[in-house]
Amino acid sequence: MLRIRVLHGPNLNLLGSREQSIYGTQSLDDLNSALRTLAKELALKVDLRQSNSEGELVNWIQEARKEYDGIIINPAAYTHTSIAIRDAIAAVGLPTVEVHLSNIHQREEFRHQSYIAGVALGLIAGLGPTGYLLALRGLCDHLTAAKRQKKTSRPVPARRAAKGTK
Ligand code: CA2
Repeated sequence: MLRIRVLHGPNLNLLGSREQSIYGTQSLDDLNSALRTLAKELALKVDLRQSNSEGELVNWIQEARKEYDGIIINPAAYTHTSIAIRDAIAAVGLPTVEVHLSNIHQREEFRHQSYIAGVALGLIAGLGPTGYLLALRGLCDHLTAAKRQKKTSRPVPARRAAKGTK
């Protein structure tokens, strides 16, 4: 079973309560239950976490290396400031999808830069909560294909290879 860690950055705990014209009406709980439902359908294990602290997000990324196959992250405002989160993602080397509810390129200039995009497998922005569901499907497809490829490109054991040559 593939295991995916989903990380929500600062202030995303406020989803649905304020700034609905930008971030929509769904709460973080609603979003997480939609992710859990899809994970069940795709037979994935998901771990869902939110933090307002950069250090905590870095710790969760580092820890994911041992127990997870991939990461989905909305780093929120840390997208535009955090070299620490970028370095953690690069260090663990897990396929990571960056998600934003809003289209960051349509907004203020300071939101156009992402420190995370350069180390991410992919990036989804502007599709609201649907973006997270697409990220889950996309990461699942990517990890499944990578697993299949690893299986088929496994070297033939020495004894079998030797027999084959006789
Ligand atoms: O569009 C996104 O998902 C963002 O990552 C959201 C961040 C913002 O700093 C990024 O530029 C784009 C902000 C998250 C704050 O979420 C709130 C939700 C409800 C009410 C207030 C803030």
